[in-house]
Amino acid sequence: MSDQSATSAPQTETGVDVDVVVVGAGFAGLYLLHKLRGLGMSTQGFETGDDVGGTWYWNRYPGARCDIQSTDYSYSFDPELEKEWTWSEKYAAQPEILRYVDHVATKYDLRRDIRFSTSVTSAQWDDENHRWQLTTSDGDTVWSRFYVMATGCLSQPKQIDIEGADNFEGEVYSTSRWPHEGVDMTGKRVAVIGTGSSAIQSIPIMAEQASAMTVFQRTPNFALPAGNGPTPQWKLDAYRGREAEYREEARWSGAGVPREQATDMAYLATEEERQTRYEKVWSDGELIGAGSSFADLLLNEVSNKTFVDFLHGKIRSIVNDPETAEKLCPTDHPVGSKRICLASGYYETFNKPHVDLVDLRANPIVEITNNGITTAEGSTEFDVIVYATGFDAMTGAIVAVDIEGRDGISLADKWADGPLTYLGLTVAGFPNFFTITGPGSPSVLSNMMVSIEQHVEWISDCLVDLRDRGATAIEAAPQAETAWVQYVNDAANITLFPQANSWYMGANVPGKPRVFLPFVGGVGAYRQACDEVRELDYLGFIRRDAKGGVTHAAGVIRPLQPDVTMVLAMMAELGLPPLETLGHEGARAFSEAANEQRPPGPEVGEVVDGTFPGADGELNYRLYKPFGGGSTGDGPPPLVVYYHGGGWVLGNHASDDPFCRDLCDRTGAAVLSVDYRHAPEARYPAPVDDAVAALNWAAENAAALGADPTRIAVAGWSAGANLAAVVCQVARDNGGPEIAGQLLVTPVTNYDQNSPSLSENAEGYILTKSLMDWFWDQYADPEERTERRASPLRGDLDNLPPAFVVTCQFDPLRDEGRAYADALRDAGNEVSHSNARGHVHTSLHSVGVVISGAPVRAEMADAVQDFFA
Ligand code: NA7
Repeated sequence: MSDQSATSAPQTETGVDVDVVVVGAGFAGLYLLHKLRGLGMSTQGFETGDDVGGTWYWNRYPGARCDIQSTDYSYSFDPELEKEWTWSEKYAAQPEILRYVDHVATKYDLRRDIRFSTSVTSAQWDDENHRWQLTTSDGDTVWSRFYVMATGCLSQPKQIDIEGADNFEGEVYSTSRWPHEGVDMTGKRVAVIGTGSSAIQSIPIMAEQASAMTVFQRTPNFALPAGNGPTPQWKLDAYRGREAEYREEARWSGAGVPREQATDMAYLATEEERQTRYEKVWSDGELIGAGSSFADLLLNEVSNKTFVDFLHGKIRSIVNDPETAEKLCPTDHPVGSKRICLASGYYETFNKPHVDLVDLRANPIVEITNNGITTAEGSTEFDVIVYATGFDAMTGAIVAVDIEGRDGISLADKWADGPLTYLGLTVAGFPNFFTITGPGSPSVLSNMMVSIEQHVEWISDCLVDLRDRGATAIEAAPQAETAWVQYVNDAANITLFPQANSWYMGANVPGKPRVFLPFVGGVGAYRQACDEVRELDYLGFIRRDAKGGVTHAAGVIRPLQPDVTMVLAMMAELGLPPLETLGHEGARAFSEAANEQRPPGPEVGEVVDGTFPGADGELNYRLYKPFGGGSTGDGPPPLVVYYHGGGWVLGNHASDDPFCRDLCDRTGAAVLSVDYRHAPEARYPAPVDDAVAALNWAAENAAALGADPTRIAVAGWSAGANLAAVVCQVARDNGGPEIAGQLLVTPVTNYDQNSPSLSENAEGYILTKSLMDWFWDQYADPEERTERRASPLRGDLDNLPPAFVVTCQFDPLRDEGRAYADALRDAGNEVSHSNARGHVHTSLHSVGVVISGAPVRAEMADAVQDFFA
């Protein structure tokens, strides 16, 4: 191969030297080379280091270990390999991991396909011949059909960005480029800059040798005791004798390690329960355990804070000097939003008399001098400086190569505002180019081994499929890429991750765009998406053949919000019967039982139940009062009369409880949720009559309810929004009461069997066409359905209160809601309309479950406040 690749001329009849160039000989590159060889593809690997190992080749600092248990942090593709290797520790140290890599490379004879001490420096796509032209650090040119960057996520060290760093005349080391022969620090005065995982692992060991050590900390990190030693029995019990099953569980898990995920919320648990679980996390010494101890630790700040407080308590209990302990307590980011570190004696090291901690926020480095470090408070001399300052993570190693795609676009330029990928595997404009564990895939948020294997296998399957079909080029379509990037961002935004200045966000590298890089949705959900793309004939990809044939499987793989996708998947797993098949009583019982399971919604000042005279007898209401009497002025709060959803058949004054609490909490208005009679017992127009009666009663009794009688709005969800819209028309016709505004959330506005949204979403997302038909059948006779009090879109729309209409993209009712907003506007009313992207009919109502609905509810609250302004 080396003779061939040394020339720049194409060597084979396909015009390529090799089928696939693989850059990087770490875990990813090695497995890919092995896999492709097995598929009969010719390969050439390149590796900057002089041997295999990738991150484990370079990161040889004292104490370097994996932070996923070794049982999990190993290949699963070959049961024979699994059987013949036993790890000596729960978290193997770097030399043992490197021995494992060596064992793998030797066992499968992989070194013969790799050119060591050689980097790929540039790559250009040749669109005519469907091949990559690559240039290496030794000046060679290689032509390949496919080009894979298996360069790792933490391989490009961050540039040292401290004033005067070059002045220092003592010894300088970087944890990520540690000398192979090791470093003897005995009797030396050592400065360590950085307190990430590398520092936290190495400091206790270096401190044992050093005569004096100062740790320069910019941001403290959370560290759990690793509890290293032999692999714990509970892990062996879970794994041994059922290896294949265990590995399969890992593939479909959240983080790539089988682990039970709690489904309850920390903020709802008792203090005792929280302490019990957090103590277990502390004693288990496992990152995965930290995240899975409650469902909402990385979703809810209040819950997260409970774990932060626990960890602060632990730090204070270990570190003797209270001032040092406080400095070590992270306060600027939610726990878990930066990778938690696993430590062996880290906090304890600060109890040693020769170890100091400098808080760089309070006492920043002014400069590094020839013999030490000067901070705002003074100078200290050192013999050694150790930089543990991290990496240009996830994108650094990729853009370090000058990669030019179709039409001369450069990858670095394309990614100038943050990486754009489809599935974290491919990039539009860069045909036949793949990244392993690239940005937009779970990568660093997962057990890397599981993610690497999944990517290698997906890429190999793809290459085989292309070969089988005679395709010579594959490329992500821009639309698919844009949608995936959106999905990755949406997923991150549901969580607390973006709150931290982490390397996940690119925040550690000056000038790097602040974009959340990995996909937080978990390896199982991600694998599902990748598998579906392949099953759907490479949805979102464009394939070409040598004769100019083009196949484009146009479409988007995950158009729904990530949490909506998750909720729907969970419901699908439960295999629930369609609501309309249960009969009205069965459907009511079912929805009441489902409501019991949901999170309660936010606290409000007071909740009062009572009754009011409906059109034909007493009905219930529930009044939600804001804390402190309301935020919109000094007087009593305004009043929102709220009509619940449920297709005129289901629900009652309390059935939208979390949503009403949320509305009250966000707006500072009192929310009066009123009941009405339901179909089929009380068909149209009985619910309308009750809705009107409720409004009139509320207007007359607002003051008695503690609200401002001059500021009354109406709101409703779904069928309740239908009633709210109708009530506004009736009130106008009746000459009152005065309504300040109408909030219509996914309203029923028109009996229209032909709307595109009805057919597009007919089968889908909880509210199906069949269910909607059933609701109409229960509610009104066919000839009544088009009457204006059933289909307000068909009514007189002049002079109605200001409206905020919310529709959801994947709701059968979307088009009628939109049509109502348009018609109100055309009739001269004040209207705003928001179409919630990626949401379904029930999304916005699912407070505390569909977290991505919260920003839309914030918009609603703003609109309601505007009604009263
Ligand atoms: P990290 O986690 O990025 O840690 C780097 C540390 O260096 C972190 O504490 C940084 O503080 C600090 N740093 C970076 N630049 C500076 C400057 N200029 N001055 C002072 N301090 C600085 O890298 P690691 O190698 O420890 O770990 C990387 C991953 O490898 C780890 O998560 C595991 O998955 C394995 P900052 O937080 O930016 O304020």
